[in-house]
Amino acid sequence: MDNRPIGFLDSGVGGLTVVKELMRQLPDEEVVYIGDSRRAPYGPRPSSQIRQFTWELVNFLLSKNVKLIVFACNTATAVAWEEVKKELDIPVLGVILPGASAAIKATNNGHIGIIGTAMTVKSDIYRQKVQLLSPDLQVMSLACPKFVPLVESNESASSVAKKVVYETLKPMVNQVDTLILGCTHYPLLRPIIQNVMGQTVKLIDSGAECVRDISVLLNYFEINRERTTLSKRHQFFTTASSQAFDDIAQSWLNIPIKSRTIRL
Ligand code: I24
Ligand code: DGL
Repeated sequence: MDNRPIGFLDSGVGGLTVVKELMRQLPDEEVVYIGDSRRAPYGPRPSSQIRQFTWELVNFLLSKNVKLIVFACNTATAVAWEEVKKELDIPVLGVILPGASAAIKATNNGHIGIIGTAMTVKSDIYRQKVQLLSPDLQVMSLACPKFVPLVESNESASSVAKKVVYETLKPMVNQVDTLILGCTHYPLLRPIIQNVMGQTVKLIDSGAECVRDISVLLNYFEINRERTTLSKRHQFFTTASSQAFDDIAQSWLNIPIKSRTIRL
């Protein structure tokens, strides 16, 4: 047993989609979350910056005595996960490998699609991971730079979203039987994406797959948190306004949140 919290990092608030999955699948675990909203979004940034920012988030989490670190951001995982994982002596999980391996299991016709931010798609990391495990699979990737701004302007269910998602995903329709949602924000667009791609296409939520791997890892190393009568104390940190963070986090997670603003 290990009662230390699990550390989550993200470019902003999108990683809360992964935290919500954690709270559903592993409700006894405690969370320390750091979101770099002051410098978000990471997707359009050069990789040198993303690497540097990600290290700052990692070092912050290490100072909070976490038992494991989860990269709850596809873009940070694409750029810095391999490097960080090599340097640390606690386990470091990203969202990309779990998403890639779930897609391999899900596909019937061997044609997998992946959508994400400009940097995630540019890195080509999902294709590399899929083809490392299954060289014969075909991977089609597509950057969707309009999707994050859509979600962040509260348009996830609007007719504008339907139009933008339809126009963006057109080249993928009928080309794949499995589509990886390779960005934290995309689960919010899931109903529209499903509609555009067709009901038979299997959508893979990388964040949810990552939490399944967290569960396996906690069991393997026997580092689950013991169920105590003491209440859990999740900790949330942001590099921007704590009020703005709390508003989004509370409405998304349905629990009271008091985050703190930190300077990195
Ligand atoms: N969703 C996200 N980011 C935002 C947003 C949103 N504004 C409305 N909604 N803003 O990400 C980013 C910039 N902010 C962040 C906080 O600090 C200041 C700057 C997706 C979040 C997924 C959990 C829409 C919205 C919401 C509540 C819950 C979910 C959601 F308002 F998508
Ligand atoms: N969290 C990022 C991701 O999953 C999306 C938002 C951003 O570009 O920072 O790729």
